Amino acid sequence: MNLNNAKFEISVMNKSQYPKGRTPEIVLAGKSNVGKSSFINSMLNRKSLARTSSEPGKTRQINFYNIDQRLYFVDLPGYGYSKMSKAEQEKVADSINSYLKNRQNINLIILLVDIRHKPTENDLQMLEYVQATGKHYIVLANKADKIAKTKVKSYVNDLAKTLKVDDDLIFPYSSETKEYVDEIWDVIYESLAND
Ligand SMILES: Nc1nc2c(ncn2[C@@H]2O[C@H](COP(=O)(O)OP(=O)(O)OP(=O)(O)O)[C@@H](O)[C@H]2O)c(=O)[nH]1
Ligand SMILES: [Mg+2]
Repeated sequence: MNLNNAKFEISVMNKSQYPKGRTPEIVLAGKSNVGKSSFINSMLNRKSLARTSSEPGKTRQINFYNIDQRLYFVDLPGYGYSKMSKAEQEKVADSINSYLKNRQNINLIILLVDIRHKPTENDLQMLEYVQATGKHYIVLANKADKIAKTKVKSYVNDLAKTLKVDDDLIFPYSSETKEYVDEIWDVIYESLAND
């Protein structure tokens, strides 16, 4: 797969607009500002393929990034952004849930949480939705650059306990240092091979 051949394809609100065909999709889910868009850029070694912002609520639609016609990164809007109107939050939640529930192309769901913070109610709710899909998923403990290296493992273990998931499913990550990029590509390649 040529990772340099990556481009933004389409931004959608509802399912009539999802890309046609059966290209596998790697989905990025997580609360607003946790680093979903930055994840895409760091994995592809690009600065601004996916638009990021220090202000939460940057991504409001479902964005599809086409990687060499072999897979899509699907950047979901962030949830739990309190400044969004209630009506807009509901619209966003509906479009996320409808995508997760109905989309056959989903190959792997990557749920991002902040390695430093206790997961929120919204994170736990999203984990339930993810598990309910029955698809292969991992939890990415993002912003690992913000804690001491020697503590990464114990933070990951704590997260596993709080989320009640096997610690094999939790991977530290940092878009800033990119040191875990290869591990996550391995997970993605494996999920594609098992399809
Ligand atoms: N230190 C550090 N900062 C990060 C990391 N990943 C993302 N950030 C920063 O976190 C902020 C939010 O990143 P985004 O990638 O825009 O987050 P998002 O999850 O796409 O946010 P929404 O589009 O609002 O849902 C930006 O200021 C990023 O630079 C990381 O691994 N380490
Ligand atoms: Mg975003």
